[in-house]
Amino acid sequence: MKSPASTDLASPTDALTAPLPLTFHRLRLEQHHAPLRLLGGRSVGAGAEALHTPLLAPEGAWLDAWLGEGDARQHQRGCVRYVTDGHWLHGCAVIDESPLGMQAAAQRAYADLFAVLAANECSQLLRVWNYFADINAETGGSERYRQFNAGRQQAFIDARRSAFDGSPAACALGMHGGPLTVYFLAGRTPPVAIENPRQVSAYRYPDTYGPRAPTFSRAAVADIGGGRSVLFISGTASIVGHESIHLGDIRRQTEESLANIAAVREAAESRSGLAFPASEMVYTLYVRQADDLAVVREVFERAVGSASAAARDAIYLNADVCRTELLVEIEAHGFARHRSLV
Ligand code: 3EB
Repeated sequence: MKSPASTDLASPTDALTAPLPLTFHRLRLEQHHAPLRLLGGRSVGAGAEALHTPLLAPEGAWLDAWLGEGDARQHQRGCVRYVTDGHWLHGCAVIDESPLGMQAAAQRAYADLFAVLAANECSQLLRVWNYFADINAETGGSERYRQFNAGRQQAFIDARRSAFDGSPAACALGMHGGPLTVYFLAGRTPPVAIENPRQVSAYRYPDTYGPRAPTFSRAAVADIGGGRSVLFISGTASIVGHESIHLGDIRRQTEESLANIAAVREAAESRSGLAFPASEMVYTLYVRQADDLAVVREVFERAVGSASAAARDAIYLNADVCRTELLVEIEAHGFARHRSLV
């Protein structure tokens, strides 16, 4: 029998065959322990690779691990390190933005990311996670998040990728230090982009939020092999229409973020015909002020059920959200099994 690892990736029929499954585990990182068949992932808490921002809860060090089943190889191209098994690709662009400035650094990071995708069979972005320091700081008369948006959108246009409808699910958070770091997950077929009926699409925000709009969709659904699909819900905040609401009120901002997540989850369910229960999703909650942890946690646990897998597995990070008035941002992903065809 032909083993999965021996699949000839260059074969013309390969793209037509079902992919080997992609799986996910949120793992407590023990020292010197990386899971088998790790493609990559984001780590928080202790460790040289961890995001440069405090982990508020739970204690320890954690890895959001994306695992393949094929023969995975590590590669480097420009500022991107990536691992692919030919079915899935996880990468990370890391670039010190200080010599370039944020706009040029973002454009470079995304240009390198798209060069990786163009050179691989896994050319379709499923999800992007953007992290950089001082997101709300102004340099040269504009906010670093707005500079980032300009560089990111230009790179999408340069690579002839849609910078509007169909752009990938994403998040963008301010860390307390470290270089611009962009994690990404890609597959062989494009996901279905989902928008939130309660919100203006971010790529259509008016220019009061910056000359170039943020390039992301509110959510994406993708087949991940093995008869399962994933729903990625982008970073979600207390925004209705395009306006931030409940200024200064962490409780209501958390409730509104969860109402937005519920709306986008429902949109994804009706579009895909699949069920992604809120209580089984994997959440990361970004809290601007560490003091707000208790309120955010209380509201979140009431929404998903305090005894749920979601409450048990949630990660709370101290991070800055991309508008100064936003105090909390929540992202999530979850899985659904396809209905049997027999
Ligand atoms: C928002 O809805 C909040 O720039 O990639 C959320 C998710 C936000 C992704 C991004 C920004 C991004 O506009 C901020």
